[in-house]
Amino acid sequence: MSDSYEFVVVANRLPVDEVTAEDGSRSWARSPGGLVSALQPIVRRQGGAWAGWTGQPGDAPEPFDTDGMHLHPVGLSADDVDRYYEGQSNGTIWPLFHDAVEQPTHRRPWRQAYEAVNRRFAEAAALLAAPDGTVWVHDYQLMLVPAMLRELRPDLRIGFFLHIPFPPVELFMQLPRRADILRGLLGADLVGFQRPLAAQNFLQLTGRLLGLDPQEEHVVVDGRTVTARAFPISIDVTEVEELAADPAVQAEARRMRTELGGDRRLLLGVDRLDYTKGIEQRLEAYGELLADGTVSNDDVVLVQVATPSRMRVKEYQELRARVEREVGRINGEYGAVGQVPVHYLFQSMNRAELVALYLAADVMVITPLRDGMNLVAKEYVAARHDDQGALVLSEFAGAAAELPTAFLVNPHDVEDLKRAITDALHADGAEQAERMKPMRTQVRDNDIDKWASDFLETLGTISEDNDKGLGGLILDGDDLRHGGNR
Ligand code: GDG
Repeated sequence: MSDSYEFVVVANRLPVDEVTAEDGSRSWARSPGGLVSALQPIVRRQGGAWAGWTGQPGDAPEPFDTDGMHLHPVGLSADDVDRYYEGQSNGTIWPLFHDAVEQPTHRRPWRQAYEAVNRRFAEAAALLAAPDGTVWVHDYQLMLVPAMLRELRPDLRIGFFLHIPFPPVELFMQLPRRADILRGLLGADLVGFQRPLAAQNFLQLTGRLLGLDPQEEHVVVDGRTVTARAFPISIDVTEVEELAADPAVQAEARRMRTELGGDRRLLLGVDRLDYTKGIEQRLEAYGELLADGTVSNDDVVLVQVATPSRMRVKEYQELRARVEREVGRINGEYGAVGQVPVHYLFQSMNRAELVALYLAADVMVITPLRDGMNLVAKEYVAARHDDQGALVLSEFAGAAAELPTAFLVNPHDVEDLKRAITDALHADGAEQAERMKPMRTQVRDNDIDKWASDFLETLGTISEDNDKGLGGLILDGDDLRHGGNR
């Protein structure tokens, strides 16, 4: 019998990527992305296990230990990658759950692969978890896992967290086999969302589609009470603050500013290259500001980091082409020899470079059409220990609810975008500080440790209420809040 773990995370991806050095040797390195930034420190601290995919198609490598975590790879064939990951997860569920800003595609083989792969993840978790242990399942790729896991291991306490928005009832109703998704999620004791409205949408649907009787934030199913509640995710504030205080990072920020033209105000965008992030709308607004002379290439520059993402999916290739065409157009029309209005970086950056950019930026422009939370907004705020800089933030990012003193904007409205960017550029030092201070307090008081401890404490409490007893719980709120690596 293999070792078992009191605390198991189940997520589509393991928190590492395999990298091949020039001499051909292979090793694992931490991978980018919201979920990984959020969870890796917690599992490491707990000495727990993590089940997920390596990111490479083919047979799963043997389980291994790294960074104080036991990593258990789940294998995906090339077909699984096509159908479960790029198909059902990123071609159907992702767009539908983001207000269908791109048309979702519905395919039966994708749904079948989604179910088969979810079962594989549930089996991995069932193997890893200690008796009465805790399993925390993450995100839209694995919404069937909680019910499958409960069937295999009724002793477990199971939490689920959805990192992306949960759609309004009318949109969810479009999903083929929609009731299966609800039943899958209801296998958990606690279903966490980014925003209260998402939890309400979910509960309402259990009434409408399954004939259950949701009350406030609970619904009883098969004699068990399932709780649905918002737990807005956050960031590792300490990590960002330490980088922002690092003299080498500060020097890099100064170097970047000088290189970009010392006197020019710096606008910054940092996103995975995704159609939900509103990159095209941002470029359109910026292009119009240059066209109508509100800003000029002499006094403003936009740095847009677009981290490559899901590049095998057609919609992402098309988005990349459109974004790059627009960047080319703007630079062609408004640039000069040796000085362009948009610096576009289609690449992944390291954390120190990202924080240097946050420090250098006068205005951070975050304009998603829909976003579960948006961690970049919180990272920017955490980095600005000088209380300077301005945040333009979409009302459609979950983060907007917690950062109301940002320059809030409707990214569907290009005039409003232009207004918000202009206001942010014009804010003087006193206004910047007045807006930044409450946001910094909010983010520092609600960091990733608090998010995790809130979720896990709630899971512990409601499981007790469900008459399960505490089992061998290793998850202690104080431990999480004041964890070892701070
Ligand atoms: C999903 C939801 C929710 C970005 N580029 C690089 C890089 N990043 C890091 C950022 C940030 C993270 O990736 C991105 O997080 P976001 O929250 O902005 O966006 P998603 O990837 O869409 O995340 C989102 C999140 O899950 C958590 O629940 O907030 O709504 O869509 O931490 O800094 N990191 C590195 N290089 C890059 O080039 N190292």
